[in-house]
Amino acid sequence: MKKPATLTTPLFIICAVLLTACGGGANTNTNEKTNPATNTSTTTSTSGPILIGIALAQTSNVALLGQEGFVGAKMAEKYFNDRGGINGTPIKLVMQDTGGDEAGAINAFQTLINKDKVVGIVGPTLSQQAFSADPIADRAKVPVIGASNTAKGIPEIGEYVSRVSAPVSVVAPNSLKAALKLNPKIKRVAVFYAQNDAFNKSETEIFQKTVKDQGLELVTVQKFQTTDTDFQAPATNALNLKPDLIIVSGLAADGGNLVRQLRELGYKGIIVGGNGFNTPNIFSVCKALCDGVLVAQAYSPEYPGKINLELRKAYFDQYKKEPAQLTAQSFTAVQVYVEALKAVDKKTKISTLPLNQLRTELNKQRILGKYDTPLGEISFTPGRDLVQKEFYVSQLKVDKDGNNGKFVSFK
Ligand code: 1QQ
Repeated sequence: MKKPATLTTPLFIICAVLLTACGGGANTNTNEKTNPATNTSTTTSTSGPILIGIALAQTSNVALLGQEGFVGAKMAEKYFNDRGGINGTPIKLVMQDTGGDEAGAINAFQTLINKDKVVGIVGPTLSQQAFSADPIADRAKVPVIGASNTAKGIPEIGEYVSRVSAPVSVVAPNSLKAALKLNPKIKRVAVFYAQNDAFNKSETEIFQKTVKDQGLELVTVQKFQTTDTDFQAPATNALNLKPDLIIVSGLAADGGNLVRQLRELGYKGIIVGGNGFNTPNIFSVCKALCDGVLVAQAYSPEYPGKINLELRKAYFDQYKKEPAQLTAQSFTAVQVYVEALKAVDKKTKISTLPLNQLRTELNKQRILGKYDTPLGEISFTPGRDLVQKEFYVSQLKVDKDGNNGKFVSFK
């Protein structure tokens, strides 16, 4: 039997590439101000920099997705502090690694809320983590902005929960339509999804509905786990049914390995990947066999808005490539906090507000604004979900070296 393909880029390499992103390990808290012995009350007024919590996956396989979010938040911290912060007061990110599971996300949230005393949180990386961690912030009345939570039901977790990541319902159908443009003869569709992950369950429902709405035949639905590395059985089952399109809802590591094994088994048709494929780190998993995969996106580096051009330049200067969707979304989440905090400060000086009141005011304010972001102009529904105008589809193009690649916009 063939040896299953596994994740081929160890995380320390990703850390080395993204230098600043990995910090000193699990807790890269940069808040030197808090002294729990003297500052345990949330009723004390805030002084010094405004602390924004970042709870993303820095370790585990989910770091393939979380690292880029962290880079985006860091870029926003510099960008907005260079422009005066919150009417003269700088912001400071406090980073807590969530790892890839629910327990890690809960821990990170509790630390940010109770020890670090942040005004609001960006994160966690996965919807699966959000459904466990967000209720904790909601009960503590601490605002959360999901920068990469796309499952159905995220803003409904509670009145302190919102997101800048458009839901799967509006993003996912675009890639299937692009596949039909690429090959109008598609008839037989096989769908795969990771059944132990909330986002993937949510996304596959949308994909399966779109398949039927387009009058295509759903020939099989194959389930797997995000922890799987060997996909020979489900892949063979599906390929025996001769699909001419395969749609995969998985995370980067498992989804990338599944694509690789489908190609190794001889599948030549189009593959659509879901939002879990939305990271250039996927190239380290499926390498040349990622080539051609279609992925819908909520961000395009080509968006011509001024703030996007500035992000693109700053990112390019540092990393010599285009920012990824998750980078732009995390940047946007920090931007929403910054602009909403400025608006709160205009009404009442935030340095005079007790932390609990500042959190509540920030929560009310952030969904009232319109924001000109790298994702385009965004606003929020009264139910705190994102209103975003533009969506895109990209095709993965692997470089000649076979190890890296680009997301090339599909028109
Ligand atoms: C979610 C997602 C992930 C793929 C984000 C990285 O969309 O968990 O909601």
